[in-house]
Formats: sequence, C-alpha cells, structure tokens
Amino acid sequence: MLELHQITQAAQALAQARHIVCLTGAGVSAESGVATFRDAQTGLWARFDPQRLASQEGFAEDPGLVWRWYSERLRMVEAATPNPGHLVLARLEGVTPAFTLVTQNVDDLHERAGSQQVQHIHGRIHIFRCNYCRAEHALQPGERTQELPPRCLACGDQVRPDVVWFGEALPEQVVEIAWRAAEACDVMLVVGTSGVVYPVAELPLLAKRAGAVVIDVNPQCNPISEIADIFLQGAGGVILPQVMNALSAGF
Ligand code: BJW
Ligand code: ZN
Repeated sequence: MLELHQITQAAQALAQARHIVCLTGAGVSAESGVATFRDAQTGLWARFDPQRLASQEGFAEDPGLVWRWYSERLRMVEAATPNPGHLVLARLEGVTPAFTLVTQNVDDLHERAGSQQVQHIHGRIHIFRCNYCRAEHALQPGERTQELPPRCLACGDQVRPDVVWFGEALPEQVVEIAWRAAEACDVMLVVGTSGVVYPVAELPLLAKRAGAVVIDVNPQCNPISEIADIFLQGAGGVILPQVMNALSAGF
C-alpha cells in the first residue's frame, strides 16, 4: 500500500540529487494506449510468442508476420499521445544539474512530451534498416501496409524496424552512456519495467551498488521493486505527478 511519506521521501531524494538517471519501460506508455510488450499479444496476435516475434529466428521463419506485427504497433504508437508520466519526466530534466533518460521503449512519446535527450537502448520503431547491411531505409508510400517487408535498395536483403531483438547486441554508444550514468548517479528512478530483460535489468542494481537511491514506480511487484529503496506502487501517470507536486511545493 502506497503511503504519502513515500512520495515525500522520493521527492526529497530527487530534490537533493546532482545526477538523476531515469530508466523507463513499456509501462510508462501504457496509459497512452500503447500496449506493453507482453500485453501486446491480444486479438489476432494472442497465439504468437512475443519473444519469438522479436528475434532473428522469428523473422527468418515468417518475415511477413513480423513486418505486420511491427506495422500494427507503429500505428498504435502514432495514434498515442504522451501522458502525465511522460510530461513529468520531461520537466524533471530541467530541475537537476545532470539528467539521463534511458528508455527501453521503441516509441517516441518521451520526445513528444518534451524530453531533450532520450537514450533509446532497444532502438526505435519508426526507423527502418536493412537486416543485413544495416543501411537506413526510407519507407516508400504503401510499403508499410505490404504483406512482406520491403527490400534494401543497397543490397536487396529484407528491411526491418531499427529495434533490438532478443540475442542482438544493444547500441554500443547508448550502452556506454547508460552504464556510466548508472555508476555516477545519486538517484535512479525506474518507471514501468518488468525488470526481466537483460542487460538493462542490471542497471538499477549497478546504481544501488554504487550508492544511489533506487526508486521504482510500478503497479506490480517485480525484481526491481525487490531491491528498490523506495517502491511507489501504482501507475506512472498518477504517481509521477504526485512526486512532482511534492517536489515543487518543497515537500
Ligand atoms: C506500469 C503501468 C503503468 C503496466 N505505470 N508501470 C542474463 C540472464 C538471462 C537472460 C539474458 C541475460 N543476458 C541476456 C539475456 C538474453 C536476453 C534476455 O534478457 N532474456 C530474458 C527475457 C530472459 N537479452 C537479450 O537477448 C539482449 N541482447 C543480448 O543480451 O545480446 C548479447 C549480445 C552481445 C554481443 C553481441 C550479440 C549479442 C537483447 C534484449 C532486447 C530486448 N528487446 C525487446 C524488443 C524491442 C523491440 C520491440 O518492442 O518489439 O525490448 S524485448 C521487450 O522487453 C522490449 C522491451 O523494451 C523489453 C522490456 O520490457 P518492459 O519495458 O519491461 O515491458 P513489459 O511489457 O515486460 O512490462 C511492462 C511493465 O510495466 C510491467 O512491470 C507492468 O507492471 C508495468 N506497468 N502499466 C507503470 N501504468
Ligand atoms: Zn542492405
């Protein structure tokens, strides 16, 4: 059960911090109507395993299926708008000397909420690349709704969204920024992640070991809430504005 003093405690930790790292997951976009990764398996997609769809093996087995899954999710992202949780995180960027926002989300809702520096550690759904030579592909009209992925203009292989699938390496530069920030921050604010996908799930533990206060915002208990110093149990779009109000009011 969430108590008022936990909100105050979180606001105090954030107010005193010189460097805040915010790590977000699918839950931060849930209140914008973007289904979380594991909840995206509804309707027609219910019989497919997301771990299989988001992999080279799944793409090789049925490229059209994976292409259509991502087209549908991109449509969902485009129809969504940032929620109060995204807006608070954008404001937080301006109230602390150093702020690093690392998101596992492939949507652009943080940017649309006004966040200036967003580290997309699992890629971005609206950018497309060749699965072989990695050349960026500018989608032509009609290609999105095709049954099969378009072909790369440079090498002829298949085009895919620029996201990180299971078994693939995370973008090197973003990993460097995220790991360095986790070791240097005073507060790590985690919002809406299940904490089961590695290596990102290591970040809160790394921050805690380096002496940071870890705050987790999530309606569900999860591996990160287990190690968090402050667990704010609830939805990001409800809890984060409460924390921001306490911060603005001087607690
Ligand atoms: C709310 C809310 C509200 C709801 N408010 N909250 C160590 C141990 C075991 C396994 C591994 C390991 N190291 C690596 C692995 C393997 C693997 C892995 O982690 N597997 C585990 C699942 C077992 N990792 C990898 O393969 C990674 N690559 C790798 O390790 O490469 C090695 C390598 C090195 C060098 C060369 C080559 C290879 C890659 C992982 C990539 C993950 N990609 C995905 C797909 C991206 C594209 C797409 O979206 O389709 O990223 S998987 C998916 O999970 C997606 C997400 O970003 C990520 C995390 O999901 P998230 O955000 O936690 O979402 P959900 O849906 O799981 O949870 C939502 C949460 O929100 C819940 O907690 C809700 O309660 C909460 N919530 N409403 C706040 N309103
Ligand atoms: Zn190519």
